[in-house]
Amino acid sequence: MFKKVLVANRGEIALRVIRACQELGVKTVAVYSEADASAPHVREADEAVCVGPAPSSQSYLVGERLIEVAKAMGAEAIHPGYGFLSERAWFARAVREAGLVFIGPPAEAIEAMGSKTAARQLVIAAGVPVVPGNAEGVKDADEARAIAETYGYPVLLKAAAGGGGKGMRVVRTADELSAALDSARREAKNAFGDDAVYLEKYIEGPRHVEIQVLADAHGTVLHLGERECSVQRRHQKMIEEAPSVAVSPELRARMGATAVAAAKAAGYVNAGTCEFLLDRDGQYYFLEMNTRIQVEHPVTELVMGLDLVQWQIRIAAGEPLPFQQTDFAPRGWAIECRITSEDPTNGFLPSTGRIEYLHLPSGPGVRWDGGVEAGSDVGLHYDPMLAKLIVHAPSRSLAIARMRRALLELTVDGIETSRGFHLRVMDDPEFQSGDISIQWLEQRLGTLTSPTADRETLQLAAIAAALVAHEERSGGRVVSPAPEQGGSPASVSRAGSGWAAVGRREGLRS
Ligand code: MV4
Repeated sequence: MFKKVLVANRGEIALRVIRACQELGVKTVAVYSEADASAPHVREADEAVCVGPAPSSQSYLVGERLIEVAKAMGAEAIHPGYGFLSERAWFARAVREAGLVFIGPPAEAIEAMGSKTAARQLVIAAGVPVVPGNAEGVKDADEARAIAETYGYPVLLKAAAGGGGKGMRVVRTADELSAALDSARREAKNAFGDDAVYLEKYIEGPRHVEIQVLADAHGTVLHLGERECSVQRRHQKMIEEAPSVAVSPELRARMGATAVAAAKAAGYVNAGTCEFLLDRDGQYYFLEMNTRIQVEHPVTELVMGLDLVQWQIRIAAGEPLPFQQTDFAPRGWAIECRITSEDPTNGFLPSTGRIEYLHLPSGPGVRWDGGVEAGSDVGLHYDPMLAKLIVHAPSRSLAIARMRRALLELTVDGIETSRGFHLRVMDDPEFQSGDISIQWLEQRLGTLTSPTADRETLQLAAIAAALVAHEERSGGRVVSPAPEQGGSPASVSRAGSGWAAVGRREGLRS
């Protein structure tokens, strides 16, 4: 096992890796930018080194500097977390060539899965189902039309050089094709500097279901079931859960075996995730493989009962996995809500400022993976995700109730967050039914984020708070139930103010 690991990341995932190392008895070196000098991950690590000014391009992304710091501090390995350099093959290779261990897949596996078209060829050869499509770019509108005829409409135009939805165009009839192709090329050129566009059969209203894979360096490749990630906004996941209401044990075994085959074809080692589209009649199609630990890994950890980050570190240190596939069947239900510094009542615009007060939920089945505290300054340099709130319960409906309770306990004062949005989703009958697809949130966004609901809520809270404050001053009871009805002065004084007391009790806080 390593004696010391450098954690090449920031925020909640840096703290997550540091905690995993601490439990393994491994010392940690944190890196931080000048803007993160007082961040929790810096304080929790055994040692910490400033690697540059706030912009990521001058700090967290300067791979050569991170490698130099690792060597200078005597770290034997580097954990990249997610984002930043976690899926840069050149970085994984440079770490290895510096005589250090990259805690993740081999550089070759990152390369194999890094190019969407190369990945597609690789998995097709392994018998993995992919969406019908021509992986090479289409030459012109005539060729596109001919290919579209073979698949039947609707078809989807996609940028060969990138993912995340940029350059994607749904084409429903032949006469739309030419204009759609031109605009897809323009967007692809702007986004990726490469206007190559290819064409696939469009899968209507699918779910985004991904399979966690875990492989050691001795040939064991296992899957750890699925995660339902269909609640997305502009290709940004907002809520994830495990397992998925749409995946039976039989389908889980089939999708899992498919993901294992894809991983084996790539010579994969360590933790990785295969993303699929799952359509309404149970057909699934490989989209891409993410060669990193993912933000949403906790929901898998909770239903499968293991620490994925610790197993990443053990695998990188050469340990064999002591499991067999039949060890893994999901137990209970887990849901994750991404708590972001965005204002859902204002188009999810970023919210910046100082976190003046932070009250974290706790109690049975509640987990907070967060990288902020009261006093943290939230700016625009980094991703707006501050933390993940994850719950685990025996069933999906109990997990939804638990998530609602935890969100009501959560208080973040000083900046706007996505908390209110998540509360509305938990209360939404369609979400509660589980009948959602990747299109659900965009269709529902209008009602889930209406500012009027917030205004009414706040007006109600203001009136109630004024009454509670009056009650406190006059010693009379206006709104708090009498002790014999379960009320108590503590419930008012606990919150420290009328607003919070009433808001918390009535679930009115915005
Ligand atoms: C698709 C698709 C439907 N049919 N491909 C979005 C970005 C990239 N991950 C692939 N994506 C999609 N590819 C075919 N043939 C629908 C999407 C898609 C999507 C996929 C997963 C999660 C969210 C999504 C949101 C919009 C579109």
